[in-house]
Amino acid sequence: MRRVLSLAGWLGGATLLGLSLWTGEGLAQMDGLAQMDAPTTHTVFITGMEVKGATTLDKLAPPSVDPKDLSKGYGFKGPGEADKQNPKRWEVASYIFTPGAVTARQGDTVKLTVFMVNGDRHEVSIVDPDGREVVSKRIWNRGREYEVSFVAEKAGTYKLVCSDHAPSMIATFLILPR
Ligand SMILES: [Cu+2]
Repeated sequence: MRRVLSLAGWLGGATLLGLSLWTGEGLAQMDGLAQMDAPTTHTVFITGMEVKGATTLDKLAPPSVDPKDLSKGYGFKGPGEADKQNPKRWEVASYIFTPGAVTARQGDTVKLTVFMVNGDRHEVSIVDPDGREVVSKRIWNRGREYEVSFVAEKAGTYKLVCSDHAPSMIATFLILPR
């Protein structure tokens, strides 16, 4: 009985939906969907910064692999080097772009306003899913704000990369197919 009722309810809903598509309301909804589907411009504020962490030998031994061997974007200062006054202290750091991931749709324009907080110099570019530059290599310096944009013609992952701090100083733009 419950099943029959829910089927009747579903049929009723489907009929209403069908009817509404032929009314002004339905057309307005379709217009709304078409607008949602039209390419748009995303304005994204990104900050280039450095995150830091520290501890002491009595709490945790330093890593067996030097983080600097993993990425040019990682920093490491071992015991004795980090702080002469406190020889037990050791520090790690990492350059990042934040937000580090943005989603848009194929055909959209992605407009970035990037402010560099940490690091005097960063050599950056933006590459498309095939590795082709859509924003050519340039230097970004601390304390400056930069504006760049690209049209995401391909679906896939575009990347804002800093070659001075590769491979970890990166922001990804996931472009969904339209
Ligand atoms: Cu960098």
